[in-house]
Amino acid sequence: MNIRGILFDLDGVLISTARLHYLAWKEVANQLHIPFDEAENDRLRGISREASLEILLERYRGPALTPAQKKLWMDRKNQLYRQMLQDLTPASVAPDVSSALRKLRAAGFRLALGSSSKNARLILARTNLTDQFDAIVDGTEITHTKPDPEIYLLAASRLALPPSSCAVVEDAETGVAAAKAGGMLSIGLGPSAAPARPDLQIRSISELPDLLVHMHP
Ligand code: B16
Ligand code: MG
Repeated sequence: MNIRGILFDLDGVLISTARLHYLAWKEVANQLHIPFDEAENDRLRGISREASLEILLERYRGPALTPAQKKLWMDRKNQLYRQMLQDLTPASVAPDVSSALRKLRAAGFRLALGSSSKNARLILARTNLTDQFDAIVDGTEITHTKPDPEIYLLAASRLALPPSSCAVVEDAETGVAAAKAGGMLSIGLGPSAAPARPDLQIRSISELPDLLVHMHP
C-alpha cells in the first residue's frame, strides 16, 4: 500500500480539547436542566456544533426552543469554549504528538489537518502547530460534516493526492466513517473510534510512525 499523505483530525487526536468541549456543553446542559455526562459527550466527538446541540436536546424536557434560541445556546457554548482555549499554549501539545509529526515529516509524508471545528485555526495558532501542516481544512470550509467525507476529500485534494494515497487518523466513529466513505486508509485512535471498525487501530499516536513508515513508496 502506498501512503503519501496523512490527514489528521484535531480534537481528540492532536490536542485534548474533547474535555473542554465537554465542560462547555455541560454548562449549557446544566442551564437547560439536561442530564449530561462524559459518556454522553463521546457522542459529540467529530460532530458539528449544530448537530451536538440536537443530541443534547434529545433529553431536554422544557418548552420547545426556537431556531433563534438554539443559536443563542450554541453561541453561549462557543463563548465558554473559546475562553478555555485561551489557556492553550505550545506546551499543551503532548510530546508524543510533536515527536510523531516530526518523524512522519522526516519520512517524507505530506501532512494535512481535517477538523470539523470552526475554532481549529485558533487552536493551531495557540499551540504553534500551524506550520506543521501542508494543508488545513476546518469547519468553516465545508457544507457536510463528518461522517460525510467532504472534509477529508478536500484535505487530500489540497495535498494534490488521490484519497487512496492518504491515511486518516481519527478518534471518533463519525471521522472513521468519513475516511472510509472517502476511500482513505482509516486509523482509529483510542476506544471511541473502535466501533466504526477502522482499517487499523492504535492506542497511542506514538505508534503511528512505525505503522506507516513502510507504507511510504
Ligand atoms: P466547534 P474534530 C470537532 O472537531 C469536535 O470533535 C466536536 O466535538 C465539535 O463539536 C466540532 O469539532 C465542532 O467544533 O464548535 O469548535 O466548531 O474532532 O473534527 O477536530
Ligand atoms: Mg476528533
